[in-house]
Amino acid sequence: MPTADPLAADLAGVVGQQHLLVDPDLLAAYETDWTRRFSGRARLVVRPGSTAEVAEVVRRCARAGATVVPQGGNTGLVGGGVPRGGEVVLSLARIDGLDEVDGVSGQVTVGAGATLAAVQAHVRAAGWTVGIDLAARDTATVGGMVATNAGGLQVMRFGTMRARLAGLEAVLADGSVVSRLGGLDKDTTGYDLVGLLCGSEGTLGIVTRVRLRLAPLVPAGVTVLLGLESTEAAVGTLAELRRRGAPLVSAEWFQASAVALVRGHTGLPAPPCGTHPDHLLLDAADRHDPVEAMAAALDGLDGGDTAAVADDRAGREALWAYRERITESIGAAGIPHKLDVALRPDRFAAAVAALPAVVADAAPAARLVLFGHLGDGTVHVNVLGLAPDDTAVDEAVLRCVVAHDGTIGAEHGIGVAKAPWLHLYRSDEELRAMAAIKAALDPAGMLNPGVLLPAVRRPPPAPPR
Ligand code: FAD
Ligand code: 2HG
Ligand code: ZN
Repeated sequence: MPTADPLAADLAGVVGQQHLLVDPDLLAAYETDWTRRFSGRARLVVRPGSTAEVAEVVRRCARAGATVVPQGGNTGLVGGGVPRGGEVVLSLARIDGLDEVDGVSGQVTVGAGATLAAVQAHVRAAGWTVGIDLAARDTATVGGMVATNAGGLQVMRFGTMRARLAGLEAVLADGSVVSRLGGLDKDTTGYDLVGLLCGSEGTLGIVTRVRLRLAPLVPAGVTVLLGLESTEAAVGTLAELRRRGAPLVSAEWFQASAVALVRGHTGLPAPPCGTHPDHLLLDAADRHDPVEAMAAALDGLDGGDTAAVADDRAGREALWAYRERITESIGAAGIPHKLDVALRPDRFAAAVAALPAVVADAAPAARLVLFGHLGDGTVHVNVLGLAPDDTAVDEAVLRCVVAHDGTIGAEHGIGVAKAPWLHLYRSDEELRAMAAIKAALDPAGMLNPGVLLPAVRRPPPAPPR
């Protein structure tokens, strides 16, 4: 579509007309986030096909004073990957190449726009796992997962995205390229740019390629669903399983309210362990069949007598459905406020117990759904029945979590959703240091303004003579 925007013509010269979108019907998919809570108009969408094209696009946007929102799969849940009003959306979707798996180092380099599912299938064929998994795997991109330091279902064994990162390549706000793809396990040569960019939510640079650490695939797995009478029992059972050395990969927790929502949306029958106030879904994997090891580890524990166990693919997927389909079931019930927080094991149950009253005080008619990754302390607080811009519950929940020594951001990032409350968890000194890093790497505030830190617009630095 012809456009009067000179920037569109300029960028089309870099990426080709077919990768430059200005038609409002085509922009729509890039303008609203997965939750439908956050949306804004894009000036245009540009889809570069290489690191060099990203760098040239960024340089030309900077010259035109156009701010840029990097976007991967647009599965983010804190409004950080969609425009707030008039930004250029830079989609990484075309940079999705997969290099051959390096079986000697156990690493692989992939394009930032590759989906997690594509990378998982690629490395699985060579006998490896990326050690990271989440329900948005078919759409979420590796670049987005680096930008948010994504967590997911296997953090208790493999860590978050930061732990899986062996290196990356990124374009900075001035269009320069930093490339740390060497994959060395040791490197003490100064500031860790890879670690810094991980979790920076597109505010410091645009990730174009990623080098991932892999782990050997283990052949045998088992899934166990437990019914428990309280959150304390879930925490206690997991602590004892860890103490007994159970070969756990995942320990997911959800309450009866989540089961009711999933059953209402999907038509699933009651869970085979029966419906209980709390549930613990465990995945174990090992070189040798872990069924007996799990049975021994569960012996005599709370919930052990209700256990539903599956070690075949269909049976395991059927148990996982009660957990994996929670997010879609919430979305079908309305536009949620999503607050992903994390707590230490010794504070987890007390915080969870406090949340219903906190939410009811701020919004008596709201519906609260609680679930999360107990293995790493994440609670996904979902609240339905609120206007998208009514933030009283958000603030009350985040204050409650901080009062229980937890973090206001576990794995989805801060985005725009939680930016007003970052000060609850990060000190003035830390916020000043973060602002100084932003000012050093992006002095004109071109990358993802308003995400994570308050937006700043400074005049671009004078060009070198
Ligand atoms: P986007 O949504 O496109 O962007 C997210 C952020 O990263 C934005 O700030 C964006 O500007 C920035 N960004 C994107 N790509 C780049 C890049 N190449 N360079 C620089 N910045 C970039 N998250 C978890 O952590 N654990 C889960 O278990 C989990 N489960 C989910 C389940 C469902 C059903 C859904 C819908 C989401 C889930 N998420 C989960 C959230 C989401 O999938 C992650 O945050 C994921 O990392 C986002 O990837 P994306 O490619 O979709 O990024
Ligand atoms: C999950 O763990 C995701 O399924 C999404 O992080 C959480 O829907 C949510 O709040
Ligand atoms: Zn999660």
